[in-house]
Amino acid sequence: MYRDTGIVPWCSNSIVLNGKGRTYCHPQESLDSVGGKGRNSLGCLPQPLQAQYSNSQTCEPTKTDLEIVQPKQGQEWIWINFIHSGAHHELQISVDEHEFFVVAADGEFVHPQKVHVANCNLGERISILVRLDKTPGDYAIRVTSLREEQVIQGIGILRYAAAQVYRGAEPPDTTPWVHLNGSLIDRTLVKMDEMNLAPYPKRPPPPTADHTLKFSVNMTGKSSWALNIGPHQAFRQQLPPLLWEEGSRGVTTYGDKAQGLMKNGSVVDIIFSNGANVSSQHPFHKHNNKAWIIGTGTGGFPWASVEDAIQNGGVVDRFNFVDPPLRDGCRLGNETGDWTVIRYQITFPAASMLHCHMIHHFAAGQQVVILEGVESMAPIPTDVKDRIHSNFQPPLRYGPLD
Ligand SMILES: [Cu+2]
Repeated sequence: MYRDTGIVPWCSNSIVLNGKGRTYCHPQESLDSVGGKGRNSLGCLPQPLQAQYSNSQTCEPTKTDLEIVQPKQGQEWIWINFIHSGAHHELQISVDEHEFFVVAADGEFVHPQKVHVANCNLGERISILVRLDKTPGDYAIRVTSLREEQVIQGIGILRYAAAQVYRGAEPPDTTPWVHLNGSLIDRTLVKMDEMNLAPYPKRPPPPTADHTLKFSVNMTGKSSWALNIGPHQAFRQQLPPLLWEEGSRGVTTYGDKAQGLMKNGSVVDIIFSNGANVSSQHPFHKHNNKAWIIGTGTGGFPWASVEDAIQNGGVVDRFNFVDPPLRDGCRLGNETGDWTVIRYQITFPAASMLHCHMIHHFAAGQQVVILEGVESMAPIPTDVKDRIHSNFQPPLRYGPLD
C-alpha cells in the first residue's frame, strides 16, 4: 500500500513499555482540543486517498496490565532507562508530579539536566534519575507522541516501595505535566534541551575534519526518499557483499577508491540538509561510531565544508566545538534548508550504514553505506569469497521497496 499509494501505516493502537500497555480511546473533544478537528477515534489525521485504499481504523479500548517500575524499600532515587525501539513516533517522557534528571544519552553520561519532560527520538536511549520524595503511591509514567499526525500516549506506573496499593496495574490518577499531544500544561515547566547534552566527563570533538560528506535530503516520489543522488535500493543486500564486490555498490555507497578512501583514524564531517520536498524531521542514525553534533542551522548549507562555512558564511555561532552532544545520531529539522552537521573519528573499520530512523523513509531509500577504514582490514580469505552466494540478478528498474 505504501509503495503504490504513499499512504503510511503509522496510525497505532497503543504505545507500550516493556511490551505492556493499553489502547485508550479518548473523548473526541479531548482529541480536538489538543490536536484540532478531523482526527479519527485513534487520534489520527487522515491521509489523502486513505479511505479509498485502506480499511478504516476505529479505537477499541483494551484492559491489559501496565508496566510497573518499583524501587526497593529505603531507596531514595530510581534510575530508569528508556530505549526507543519504535520507528515512527518521537516520544516525550514524563513522570507525573516528579521532576527528574537526565543523566545519560545513548549510554553515555551527560551533564545532568533537571527537567519535567525529556524527548526520546527513534533509536535513542535516555536515562533518567527520579527522586522518590513524594507521598508514597502510584504515579503515571507517560510516553507521549510528539508527532502531529497522531495524538497518542502510553502509560506505565512508578510505584513507591511503601505504597499501599491493592488496585493492580490500573492507570494512576495523578496529575500530568503535559497535555495529550505533549504540550506542557504550564509554561514554567522545563523541557530537556537535546543540543545541551554535553558529555560527562568532557569529550570535545577533534578541531578539524579530514573528509566532508554532504547529504541533501529529498522526497523523490510518494514512497521514495533519497540522500543525494537517489534512494538506496533494498535488493543490494541480496547481492555479493559490497565490501569486496564493487559491482554491488551502486550510487549509495561512499568512501570507495573513486571518491577517495576514508582511512582508519581519520575525522569525518557529515552535513545533512533538507531539499525542497521535505515534510518531516529526520532522526538519522550513524552506525558503529558515536558522533558529535557540532552544528545546526537554517536557510541551506551552500558551503563546501564546515571550515568554509565559518570563514565565508558567517555562521560560526551555529557551531559548538567545546562541548557538543555525543550521540548515536542526530535530528535534521522539518523545514527546507534546515541543516545539521555531525563529526566523528573512524575507529571501527566497517561498511557502515547511515540512515533515517523513520521506517517509511528508511525503507523508501533514505540510507547509504559508508566505507570506513576498510584499507586497514586484513585481506578477505579466498575461501570466504568463494563460498556460495546466490546469483541473483535483479532487474535494474527495481525501486527501493521492491
Ligand atoms: Cu527521514
